[in-house]
Amino acid sequence: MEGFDFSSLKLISRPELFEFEGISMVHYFTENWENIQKFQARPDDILIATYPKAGTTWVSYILDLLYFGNEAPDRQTSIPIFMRVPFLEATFPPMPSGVELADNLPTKPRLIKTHLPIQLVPKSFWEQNCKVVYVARNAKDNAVSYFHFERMNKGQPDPGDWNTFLQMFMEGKKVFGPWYDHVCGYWEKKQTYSNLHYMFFEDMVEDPGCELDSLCSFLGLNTPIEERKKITKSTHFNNMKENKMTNYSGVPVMDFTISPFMRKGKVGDWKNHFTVAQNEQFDEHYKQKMKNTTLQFRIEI
Ligand code: PPS
Repeated sequence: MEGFDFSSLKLISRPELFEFEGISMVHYFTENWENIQKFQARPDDILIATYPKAGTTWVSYILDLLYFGNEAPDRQTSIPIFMRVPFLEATFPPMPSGVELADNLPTKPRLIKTHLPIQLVPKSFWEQNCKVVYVARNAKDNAVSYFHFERMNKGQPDPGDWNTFLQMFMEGKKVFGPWYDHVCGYWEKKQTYSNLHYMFFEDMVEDPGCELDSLCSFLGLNTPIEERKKITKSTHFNNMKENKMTNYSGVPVMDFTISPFMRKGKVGDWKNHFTVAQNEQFDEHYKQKMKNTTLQFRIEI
């Protein structure tokens, strides 16, 4: 797969948003729906689940290094992270679909990425009692990151200006649906499904070593301390931004002159985007949407 010519993706045009299975979606994630729902998970598969822009690539790379960092040096230098950790629901012809990539992964375990909300995750993951690593990011920074991603990525609908984007985000009219339901859905699942590890982007920024340790305990890995230190270093924002295998360079649907994929990696960048009025409106709306959950986020560290 590493030899795949991504230049064919240049032809991709911005998709329209439509309602699908109760959430907003674009055709790139629904076209292969039957095969996605029928996907056969294996008991040792690890599902990396996130709302878009919550730290998927970061945790994918951490897991990849934990399991395969020492095994195959070529893997780290020649296969982009999105090929090592297939995006299950993605279909960007003529590239192989996420399902095809996942079906053909030679690794054990298979690391698989999804942005699907909990109710749409293929049921075999639950039947096989697969481990699930969920990463959540506070709504304000998540929205800012998503806005810049839509600006630079032709595979996403046009975001319009910041205010337009923010209103749509609050209404849940973004690809993969409302942030609120997404983060709460997995939080509720965790209460009854013990194989779900719920992480926060803010904790990863604040203390990556500690987050790596708890991830290792969840996965049952006794990776040596020296190795953990190396992983923490390699997965630091600056190193991932420089690393061609993790920074999405060379993916032609993304225009890095508009915004890089590895943009800032910070907690609190929302303060550079929200006006006082937007912030008040957002907080009021947030209180309503999140009034029935125990889930708490930090918007600064
Ligand atoms: S995607 O497209 O949904 O898979 O994007 P995702 O990887 O979930 O999110 C991208 C944002 O995560 C930031 N990021 C990091 N921050 C800190 N440290 C590390 N190592 C790291 N890796 C990725 C990335 O910069 C995006 O956030 P913003 O705020 O836009 O910079």
